[in-house]
Amino acid sequence: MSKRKLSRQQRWRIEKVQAERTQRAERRDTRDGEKLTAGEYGPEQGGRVVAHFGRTLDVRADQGGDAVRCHLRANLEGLVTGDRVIWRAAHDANDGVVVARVERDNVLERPDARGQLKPVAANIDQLLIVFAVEPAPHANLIDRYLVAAEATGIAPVLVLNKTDLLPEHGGELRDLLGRYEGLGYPVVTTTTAREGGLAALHARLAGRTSVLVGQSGVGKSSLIERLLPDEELRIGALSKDTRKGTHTTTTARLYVLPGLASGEGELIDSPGIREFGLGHLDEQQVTAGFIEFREWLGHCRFRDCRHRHEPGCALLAAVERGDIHPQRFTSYQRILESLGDA
Ligand SMILES: Nc1nc2c(ncn2[C@@H]2O[C@H](COP(=O)(O)OP(=O)(O)OP(=O)(O)O)[C@@H](O)[C@H]2O)c(=O)[nH]1
Ligand SMILES: [Mg+2]
Ligand SMILES: [Zn+2]
Repeated sequence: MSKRKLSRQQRWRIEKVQAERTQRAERRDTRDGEKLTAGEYGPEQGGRVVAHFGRTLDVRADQGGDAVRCHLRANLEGLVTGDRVIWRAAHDANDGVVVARVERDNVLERPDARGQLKPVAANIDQLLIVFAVEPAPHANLIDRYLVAAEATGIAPVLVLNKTDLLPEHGGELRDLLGRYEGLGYPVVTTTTAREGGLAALHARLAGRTSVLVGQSGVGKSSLIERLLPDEELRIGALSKDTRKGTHTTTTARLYVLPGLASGEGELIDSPGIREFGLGHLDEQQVTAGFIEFREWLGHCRFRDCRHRHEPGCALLAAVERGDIHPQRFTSYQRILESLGDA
Protein backbone atom coordinates (compact mmCIF):
# COMPACT_ATOMS: atom_id res chain seq x y z
CA MET A 1 0.00 0.00 0.00
CA SER A 2 2.59 2.55 1.09
CA LYS A 3 4.92 1.10 -1.49
CA ARG A 4 2.43 1.74 -4.29
CA LYS A 5 1.73 5.23 -3.02
CA LEU A 6 5.39 6.00 -2.95
CA SER A 7 6.01 4.77 -6.44
CA ARG A 8 3.10 6.79 -7.76
CA GLN A 9 4.51 9.84 -6.08
CA GLN A 10 7.92 9.05 -7.49
CA ARG A 11 6.50 8.63 -10.94
CA TRP A 12 4.69 11.94 -10.65
CA ARG A 13 7.84 13.69 -9.58
CA ILE A 14 9.87 12.18 -12.38
CA GLU A 15 7.24 13.18 -14.92
CA LYS A 16 7.09 16.67 -13.50
CA VAL A 17 10.84 17.07 -13.67
CA GLN A 18 10.92 15.79 -17.25
CA ALA A 19 8.10 18.04 -18.33
CA GLU A 20 9.80 21.03 -16.82
CA ARG A 21 13.02 20.14 -18.53
CA THR A 22 11.34 19.83 -21.93
CA GLN A 23 9.52 23.09 -21.38
CA ARG A 24 12.71 24.84 -20.48
CA ALA A 25 14.45 23.51 -23.56
CA GLU A 26 11.51 24.51 -25.79
CA ARG A 27 11.38 27.93 -24.24
CA ARG A 28 15.09 28.34 -24.85
CA ASP A 29 14.83 27.23 -28.48
CA THR A 30 11.84 29.39 -29.28
CA ARG A 31 13.34 32.31 -27.44
CA ASP A 32 16.37 32.22 -29.70
CA GLY A 33 14.22 31.37 -32.70
CA GLU A 34 11.71 34.12 -31.99
CA LYS A 35 14.41 36.64 -31.38
CA LEU A 36 16.01 35.72 -34.67
CA THR A 37 12.75 35.93 -36.65
CA ALA A 38 11.29 38.86 -34.74
CA GLY A 39 14.39 40.86 -35.44
CA GLU A 40 15.51 41.05 -31.83
CA TYR A 41 18.99 40.35 -33.03
CA GLY A 42 20.89 42.76 -35.18
CA PRO A 43 22.44 41.93 -38.54
CA GLU A 44 25.16 39.32 -38.98
CA GLN A 45 28.63 40.63 -38.32
CA GLY A 46 32.17 39.36 -37.92
CA GLY A 47 33.75 38.77 -34.53
CA ARG A 48 36.37 36.85 -32.66
CA VAL A 49 36.04 34.48 -29.71
CA VAL A 50 38.02 35.97 -26.83
CA ALA A 51 37.05 33.39 -24.19
CA HIS A 52 34.78 30.38 -23.95
CA PHE A 53 32.88 28.77 -21.12
CA GLY A 54 31.24 25.58 -22.37
CA ARG A 55 27.92 26.60 -23.90
CA THR A 56 28.62 30.34 -23.94
CA LEU A 57 31.38 32.43 -25.43
CA ASP A 58 32.67 35.95 -25.23
CA VAL A 59 32.86 37.49 -28.67
CA ARG A 60 34.44 40.77 -29.65
CA ALA A 61 33.02 42.51 -32.69
CA ASP A 62 35.43 43.17 -35.53
CA GLN A 63 34.44 46.83 -35.21
CA GLY A 64 35.73 46.79 -31.64
CA GLY A 65 33.97 47.47 -28.36
CA ASP A 66 33.52 45.30 -25.30
CA ALA A 67 33.20 41.54 -25.52
CA VAL A 68 29.60 40.26 -25.67
CA ARG A 69 28.44 37.05 -24.01
CA CYS A 70 27.05 34.84 -26.75
CA HIS A 71 25.06 31.63 -27.05
CA LEU A 72 25.64 29.14 -29.80
CA ARG A 73 23.31 27.88 -32.48
CA ALA A 74 22.68 24.19 -31.77
CA ASN A 75 24.81 22.92 -34.68
CA LEU A 76 27.96 24.76 -33.60
CA GLU A 77 30.47 22.73 -31.61
CA GLY A 78 34.09 22.95 -30.65
CA LEU A 79 34.67 26.68 -30.97
CA VAL A 80 37.86 27.87 -29.31
CA THR A 81 39.44 31.15 -28.31
CA GLY A 82 40.73 32.92 -31.37
CA ASP A 83 38.05 31.55 -33.69
CA ARG A 84 36.57 34.04 -36.09
CA VAL A 85 32.79 33.83 -36.15
CA ILE A 86 29.66 35.29 -37.66
CA TRP A 87 27.36 36.49 -34.91
CA ARG A 88 24.38 38.72 -34.17
CA ALA A 89 24.06 41.02 -31.21
CA ALA A 90 20.72 41.22 -29.38
CA HIS A 91 19.03 44.63 -29.52
CA ASP A 92 17.60 44.35 -26.05
CA ALA A 93 20.45 43.06 -23.92
CA ASN A 94 24.15 42.58 -23.69
CA ASP A 95 24.10 39.19 -25.30
CA GLY A 96 24.24 37.67 -28.72
CA VAL A 97 24.16 34.50 -30.75
CA VAL A 98 26.95 32.94 -32.79
CA VAL A 99 25.61 31.58 -36.07
CA ALA A 100 28.72 30.30 -37.84
CA ARG A 101 32.43 29.77 -37.61
CA VAL A 102 34.76 31.16 -40.23
CA GLU A 103 37.36 28.72 -41.55
CA ARG A 104 40.50 28.59 -39.41
CA ASP A 105 43.96 29.55 -40.61
CA ASN A 106 45.47 27.23 -38.03
CA VAL A 107 44.73 25.66 -34.68
CA LEU A 108 46.69 24.71 -31.58
CA GLU A 109 45.76 21.35 -30.13
CA ARG A 110 46.51 19.66 -26.85
CA PRO A 111 45.75 16.18 -25.59
CA ASP A 112 42.89 16.08 -23.06
CA ALA A 113 42.73 13.82 -19.99
CA ARG A 114 42.09 10.79 -22.22
CA GLY A 115 44.93 11.60 -24.58
CA GLN A 116 42.59 12.81 -27.33
CA LEU A 117 43.80 15.87 -29.22
CA LYS A 118 41.52 18.86 -28.62
CA PRO A 119 41.74 22.31 -30.19
CA VAL A 120 42.55 25.02 -27.62
CA ALA A 121 43.14 28.14 -29.70
CA ALA A 122 42.89 29.19 -33.34
CA ASN A 123 44.11 31.75 -35.86
CA ILE A 124 47.49 32.45 -34.32
CA ASP A 125 50.14 34.40 -36.22
CA GLN A 126 53.16 33.42 -34.20
CA LEU A 127 54.36 31.12 -31.46
CA LEU A 128 56.82 32.85 -29.17
CA ILE A 129 59.15 30.16 -27.90
CA VAL A 130 60.67 31.60 -24.75
CA PHE A 131 63.98 30.35 -23.44
CA ALA A 132 66.49 32.03 -21.16
CA VAL A 133 70.13 32.61 -20.41
CA GLU A 134 69.32 30.65 -17.24
CA PRO A 135 68.24 27.86 -17.16
CA ALA A 136 70.56 27.41 -20.16
CA PRO A 137 68.68 26.20 -23.24
CA HIS A 138 69.43 22.80 -24.69
CA ALA A 139 69.49 23.05 -28.45
CA ASN A 140 67.48 19.86 -28.44
CA LEU A 141 64.62 21.51 -26.55
CA ILE A 142 64.55 24.48 -28.89
CA ASP A 143 64.43 22.07 -31.81
CA ARG A 144 61.57 20.17 -30.20
CA TYR A 145 59.56 23.37 -29.90
CA LEU A 146 60.39 24.36 -33.46
CA VAL A 147 59.25 20.98 -34.76
CA ALA A 148 55.99 21.28 -32.82
CA ALA A 149 55.49 24.80 -34.16
CA GLU A 150 56.18 23.72 -37.75
CA ALA A 151 53.63 20.92 -37.33
CA THR A 152 50.91 23.48 -36.56
CA GLY A 153 51.86 25.76 -39.42
CA ILE A 154 52.23 28.70 -37.01
CA ALA A 155 55.38 30.78 -37.45
CA PRO A 156 57.78 30.34 -34.53
CA VAL A 157 59.80 33.18 -33.01
CA LEU A 158 62.62 32.52 -30.56
CA VAL A 159 62.61 34.81 -27.54
CA LEU A 160 65.77 34.80 -25.46
CA ASN A 161 64.88 36.21 -22.04
CA LYS A 162 67.07 37.26 -19.09
CA THR A 163 69.68 38.92 -21.30
CA ASP A 164 70.72 40.87 -18.17
CA LEU A 165 72.43 37.62 -17.18
CA LEU A 166 74.24 37.30 -20.49
CA PRO A 167 78.03 37.43 -20.14
CA GLU A 168 79.69 40.32 -21.95
CA HIS A 169 80.47 38.38 -25.09
CA GLY A 170 77.70 35.85 -24.84
CA GLY A 171 79.86 33.17 -26.50
CA GLU A 172 78.04 29.92 -27.05
CA LEU A 173 74.55 31.29 -26.71
CA ARG A 174 75.13 33.89 -29.42
CA ASP A 175 76.45 31.15 -31.72
CA LEU A 176 73.34 29.12 -31.00
CA LEU A 177 71.06 32.06 -31.78
CA GLY A 178 73.03 32.87 -34.89
CA ARG A 179 72.46 29.34 -36.12
CA TYR A 180 68.68 29.71 -35.82
CA GLU A 181 68.72 33.12 -37.44
CA GLY A 182 70.68 31.52 -40.24
CA LEU A 183 67.79 29.08 -40.73
CA GLY A 184 65.43 32.04 -41.05
CA TYR A 185 63.87 32.02 -37.59
CA PRO A 186 63.42 35.44 -36.02
CA VAL A 187 65.21 35.83 -32.69
CA VAL A 188 64.21 38.47 -30.16
CA THR A 189 66.01 39.21 -26.91
CA THR A 190 64.29 40.44 -23.73
CA THR A 191 64.88 41.15 -20.09
CA THR A 192 62.26 41.87 -17.47
CA ALA A 193 64.98 43.12 -15.14
CA ARG A 194 65.44 46.45 -16.92
CA GLU A 195 63.17 49.27 -18.01
CA GLY A 196 62.64 49.02 -21.76
CA GLY A 197 63.83 45.42 -21.82
CA LEU A 198 60.79 44.35 -23.83
CA ALA A 199 61.16 46.87 -26.66
CA ALA A 200 62.16 44.31 -29.30
CA LEU A 201 59.33 42.02 -28.21
CA HIS A 202 56.80 44.87 -28.42
CA ALA A 203 57.82 45.46 -32.00
CA ARG A 204 57.26 41.76 -32.76
CA LEU A 205 53.85 41.64 -31.10
CA ALA A 206 52.37 44.64 -32.88
CA GLY A 207 49.73 43.77 -35.44
CA ARG A 208 49.82 40.03 -34.71
CA THR A 209 48.12 37.39 -32.57
CA SER A 210 50.73 35.61 -30.47
CA VAL A 211 50.97 32.69 -28.09
CA LEU A 212 53.79 32.38 -25.60
CA VAL A 213 55.25 28.97 -24.78
CA GLY A 214 58.35 27.63 -23.09
CA GLN A 215 59.88 25.56 -20.37
CA SER A 216 59.43 26.27 -16.67
CA GLY A 217 61.52 29.07 -15.19
CA VAL A 218 62.35 30.93 -18.40
CA GLY A 219 60.22 33.93 -17.42
CA LYS A 220 56.86 33.52 -19.19
CA SER A 221 54.85 34.77 -16.21
CA SER A 222 57.27 37.66 -15.73
CA LEU A 223 56.93 38.66 -19.39
CA ILE A 224 53.14 38.45 -19.30
CA GLU A 225 53.05 40.50 -16.12
CA ARG A 226 54.84 43.24 -18.04
CA LEU A 227 52.74 42.85 -21.15
CA LEU A 228 49.38 42.75 -19.36
CA PRO A 229 49.83 44.49 -16.03
CA ASP A 230 46.11 45.06 -15.42
CA GLU A 231 45.08 41.57 -16.46
CA GLU A 232 47.60 39.92 -14.17
CA LEU A 233 46.10 41.75 -11.22
CA ARG A 234 42.59 40.74 -12.19
CA ILE A 235 43.54 37.11 -12.78
CA GLY A 236 45.30 36.99 -9.43
CA ALA A 237 42.18 38.28 -7.67
CA LEU A 238 39.96 35.85 -9.56
CA SER A 239 42.09 32.85 -8.68
CA LYS A 240 41.86 33.77 -5.03
CA ASP A 241 38.07 34.09 -5.30
CA THR A 242 37.54 30.64 -6.71
CA ARG A 243 40.23 29.10 -4.55
CA LYS A 244 41.78 27.01 -7.26
CA GLY A 245 40.76 29.35 -10.04
CA THR A 246 39.66 26.47 -12.23
CA HIS A 247 38.18 28.73 -14.90
CA THR A 248 41.14 31.02 -15.15
CA THR A 249 43.58 28.15 -15.42
CA THR A 250 41.76 26.14 -18.08
CA THR A 251 40.24 28.79 -20.31
CA ALA A 252 42.39 30.33 -22.96
CA ARG A 253 41.74 34.05 -23.33
CA LEU A 254 42.56 36.52 -26.01
CA TYR A 255 44.00 39.76 -24.63
CA VAL A 256 44.58 42.99 -26.43
CA LEU A 257 48.08 44.17 -25.62
CA PRO A 258 48.10 47.75 -24.42
CA GLY A 259 50.74 50.33 -25.13
CA LEU A 260 52.27 48.96 -28.31
CA ALA A 261 53.69 51.77 -30.37
CA SER A 262 52.62 50.48 -33.79
CA GLY A 263 49.44 48.50 -34.40
CA GLU A 264 47.31 46.51 -32.02
CA GLY A 265 48.76 43.24 -30.81
CA GLU A 266 46.92 40.32 -29.27
CA LEU A 267 48.02 37.55 -26.96
CA ILE A 268 46.18 34.27 -26.43
CA ASP A 269 47.17 32.76 -23.13
CA SER A 270 46.37 30.10 -20.56
CA PRO A 271 48.63 27.95 -18.41
CA GLY A 272 47.66 24.95 -20.57
CA ILE A 273 48.76 26.72 -23.72
CA ARG A 274 52.10 27.71 -22.23
CA GLU A 275 52.93 24.00 -21.98
CA PHE A 276 52.49 23.51 -25.71
CA GLY A 277 55.22 21.60 -27.48
CA LEU A 278 55.55 18.77 -25.03
CA GLY A 279 52.87 16.65 -26.63
CA HIS A 280 52.88 13.93 -29.25
CA LEU A 281 54.60 14.12 -32.61
CA ASP A 282 55.09 11.47 -35.24
CA GLU A 283 58.20 10.67 -37.25
CA GLN A 284 56.97 12.43 -40.36
CA GLN A 285 56.24 15.63 -38.44
CA VAL A 286 59.69 15.54 -36.89
CA THR A 287 61.40 15.16 -40.26
CA ALA A 288 59.27 17.93 -41.78
CA GLY A 289 59.94 20.13 -38.74
CA PHE A 290 63.64 20.47 -39.52
CA ILE A 291 63.14 23.03 -42.23
CA GLU A 292 66.67 22.92 -43.67
CA PHE A 293 66.23 19.19 -44.38
CA ARG A 294 63.48 19.90 -46.91
CA GLU A 295 65.84 20.61 -49.72
CA TRP A 296 67.40 17.15 -49.35
CA LEU A 297 64.32 15.07 -48.67
CA GLY A 298 63.39 12.80 -51.54
CA HIS A 299 67.00 12.63 -52.74
CA CYS A 300 68.06 9.56 -50.73
CA ARG A 301 68.89 6.40 -52.65
CA PHE A 302 66.14 4.46 -50.91
CA ARG A 303 62.65 5.89 -50.99
CA ASP A 304 61.97 4.60 -47.48
CA CYS A 305 65.31 5.91 -46.14
CA ARG A 306 65.11 6.74 -42.45
CA HIS A 307 68.36 8.70 -42.53
CA ARG A 308 70.20 6.60 -39.99
CA HIS A 309 73.02 4.63 -41.61
CA GLU A 310 71.61 4.01 -45.07
CA PRO A 311 74.02 4.23 -48.00
CA GLY A 312 73.23 7.06 -50.38
CA CYS A 313 71.35 9.04 -47.72
CA ALA A 314 71.11 12.65 -48.89
CA LEU A 315 70.71 14.00 -45.36
CA LEU A 316 73.80 12.21 -44.04
CA ALA A 317 75.74 13.50 -47.04
CA ALA A 318 74.56 17.06 -46.34
CA VAL A 319 75.72 16.75 -42.73
CA GLU A 320 79.05 15.42 -44.02
CA ARG A 321 79.48 18.42 -46.32
CA GLY A 322 78.46 20.85 -43.56
CA ASP A 323 75.22 21.89 -45.26
CA ILE A 324 73.28 20.64 -42.24
CA HIS A 325 74.64 21.55 -38.81
CA PRO A 326 75.71 18.36 -36.99
CA GLN A 327 74.01 19.51 -33.79
CA ARG A 328 70.69 19.91 -35.57
CA PHE A 329 71.09 16.43 -37.01
CA THR A 330 71.95 14.95 -33.60
CA SER A 331 68.91 16.74 -32.24
CA TYR A 332 66.80 15.22 -34.99
CA GLN A 333 68.00 11.72 -34.18
CA ARG A 334 67.42 12.22 -30.47
CA ILE A 335 63.88 13.46 -30.98
CA LEU A 336 63.17 10.46 -33.21
CA GLU A 337 64.52 8.12 -30.53
CA SER A 338 62.34 9.77 -27.91
CA LEU A 339 59.18 9.15 -29.92
CA GLY A 340 59.09 5.55 -28.82
CA ASP A 341 59.04 6.56 -25.15
CA ALA A 342 56.10 8.95 -25.41
N1 LIG B 1 67.60 37.97 -14.11
C1 LIG B 1 66.39 37.82 -14.64
N2 LIG B 1 65.48 37.03 -14.04
C2 LIG B 1 64.26 36.90 -14.59
C3 LIG B 1 63.91 37.55 -15.79
N3 LIG B 1 62.65 37.21 -16.10
C4 LIG B 1 62.22 36.39 -15.15
N4 LIG B 1 63.18 36.18 -14.22
C5 LIG B 1 63.12 35.33 -13.03
O1 LIG B 1 63.08 33.97 -13.43
C6 LIG B 1 62.30 33.19 -12.52
C7 LIG B 1 61.24 32.42 -13.29
O2 LIG B 1 60.37 33.35 -13.93
P1 LIG B 1 58.84 33.01 -14.20
O3 LIG B 1 58.27 34.20 -14.88
O4 LIG B 1 58.19 32.51 -13.01
O5 LIG B 1 59.03 31.80 -15.23
P2 LIG B 1 57.88 30.94 -15.97
O6 LIG B 1 58.35 30.72 -17.35
O7 LIG B 1 56.57 31.58 -15.78
O8 LIG B 1 57.95 29.55 -15.20
P3 LIG B 1 56.78 28.50 -14.99
O9 LIG B 1 55.57 29.24 -14.49
O10 LIG B 1 57.31 27.52 -14.01
O11 LIG B 1 56.54 27.84 -16.33
C8 LIG B 1 61.71 34.18 -11.54
O12 LIG B 1 62.51 34.15 -10.36
C9 LIG B 1 61.85 35.52 -12.23
O13 LIG B 1 61.98 36.60 -11.34
C10 LIG B 1 64.91 38.39 -16.42
O14 LIG B 1 64.72 38.98 -17.47
N5 LIG B 1 66.13 38.47 -15.80
MG1 LIG C 1 54.80 30.96 -14.82
ZN1 LIG D 1 68.18 9.46 -46.00
